[in-house]
Amino acid sequence: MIPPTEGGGRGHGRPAGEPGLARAAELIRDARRIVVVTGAGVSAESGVPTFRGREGLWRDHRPEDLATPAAFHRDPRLVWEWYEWRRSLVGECSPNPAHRALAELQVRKEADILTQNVDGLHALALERVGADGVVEARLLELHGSLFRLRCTACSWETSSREPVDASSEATLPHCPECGALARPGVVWFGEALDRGVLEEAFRLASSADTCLVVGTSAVVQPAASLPLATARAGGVVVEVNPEPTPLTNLAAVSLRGSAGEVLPRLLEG
Ligand code: BJW
Ligand code: ZN
Repeated sequence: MIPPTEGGGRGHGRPAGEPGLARAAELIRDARRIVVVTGAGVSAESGVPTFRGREGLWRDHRPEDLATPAAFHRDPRLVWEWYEWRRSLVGECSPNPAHRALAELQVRKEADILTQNVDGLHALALERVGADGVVEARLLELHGSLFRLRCTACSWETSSREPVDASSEATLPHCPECGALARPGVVWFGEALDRGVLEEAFRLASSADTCLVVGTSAVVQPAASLPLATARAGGVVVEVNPEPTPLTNLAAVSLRGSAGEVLPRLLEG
């Protein structure tokens, strides 16, 4: 059961009990172009920690000590150690029913996924759905990937799941092109998102008639503005989150519940 909620705003919000679920399912069924904006909550049921909240990564670590260019400049070994811990944790995790339901939506309705997550689980779910032929839908990883490395000095980058030895600065990965230190291929606070990826994300969000937002606290910009782009262009927003967020009042329907429980029911058939 999905517990009731105050529902969404814009004058036509619905409570998230069964009527809310039915209304949201109808919106998705009737949609012609869907974008899905996801955050850490989608991967919570796979065992990947979220950032904010009681169990979140920021409870024990200050973002400015670990997820900024200044932090890496100050202590690359410490930052790599934290990222290596997360890479090995995520390496053990598998897609959950929420990832699978979204991968099926990508195949069935060509829904595009714009994710803030760096864990690679949406891509893995899409592979496992076993889509025959070409999948037209896009998956944009707005904040990069834990499994990419890039050079701090030149444009070299690569995909790698090899463990990183963060026991000393000398053993950290270095660029094969220019010898400079390599860094995790993620987007830290104060850094610009890849321009092409960001432009494409806003183009997709503003040309969609439905934006499904799942498992994000919707406080980190510019990703948090993607659902606004859909709404401004006349589309509807449907939210799935156990907690209210700054987007709840914008949503036509806001369903309170976990992604792994709600999405398979919302997106079935
Ligand atoms: C469940 C669930 C379940 C639980 N089912 N749900 C405008 C205004 C104000 C500030 C800014 C602004 N523009 C830029 C800024 C600054 C900053 C920012 O937004 N700060 C705010 C926090 C105040 N933004 C930036 O710095 C960005 N850069 C930028 O804009 O640069 C401009 C620039 C231009 C030109 C030149 C130079 C600069 C970059 C942001 C990068 C964010 N990076 C991180 C780390 C990535 C790498 C890593 O993983 O280590 O990205 S921070 C972290 O937050 C991570 C996430 O992707 C991101 C969003 O978090 P998310 O996914 O929402 O997770 P949580 O934990 O917050 O929420 C989980 C949710 O799930 C909760 O709601 C739960 O209820 C829910 N949940 N269980 C469903 N089972
Ligand atoms: Zn280099």
